[in-house]
Amino acid sequence: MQRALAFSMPSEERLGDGVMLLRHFATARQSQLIAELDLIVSAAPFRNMETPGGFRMSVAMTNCGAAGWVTDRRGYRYEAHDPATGLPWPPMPAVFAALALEAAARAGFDGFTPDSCLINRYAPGASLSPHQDRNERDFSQPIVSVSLGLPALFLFGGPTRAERPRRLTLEHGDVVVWGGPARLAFHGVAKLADGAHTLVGRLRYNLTFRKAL
Ligand SMILES: O=C(O)CCC(=O)C(=O)O
Repeated sequence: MQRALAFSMPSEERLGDGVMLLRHFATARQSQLIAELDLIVSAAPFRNMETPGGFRMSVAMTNCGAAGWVTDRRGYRYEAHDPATGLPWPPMPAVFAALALEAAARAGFDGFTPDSCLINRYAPGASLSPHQDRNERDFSQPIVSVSLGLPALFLFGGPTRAERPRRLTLEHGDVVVWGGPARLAFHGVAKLADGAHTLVGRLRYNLTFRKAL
């Protein structure tokens, strides 16, 4: 019992210059986060987008905030409107923005005010190949990445594909922040293993906060 409690205590690990892993940082707000997520998804449903090369992504995505990340045959970009509904993306809930602001500050990035939250949904077998987040205008702002649900193997590399990535198991409530010299680090997610999470079932969600505009 004591051991289980110790595992869910928040803790911080600096993984490198500009990179911080905040274990269980989001856990205390899990109910609010999931309730807001459900509301967002009822207005802007998950969809499996197409890459510019014509591949269907295994990760289902939606967005909230002033700008939403999209991909289709025309390329990767941010859009103010959801292409599926023609409506603006749902606004960013206050609990999302506060979590991102606080997590970024813990990592040394004060005053982070994201205008975009990309929401990724992984079913067992879904993965995200290594990539850089570079569709944002201002690389001085960090990325804040929140994990909910099933654990995932996160691959966090360097500024080129040549660096061997670190392999981190991210669990429910964990938050990774990267910015400054690490802002353009390659990162990806290995195929999600099957399992069952008490709150979200056979799924993993990831909230990725960015300053896009
Ligand atoms: O799901 C994750 O942990 C990472 C998501 C990601 O890399 C992205 O949305 O760019």
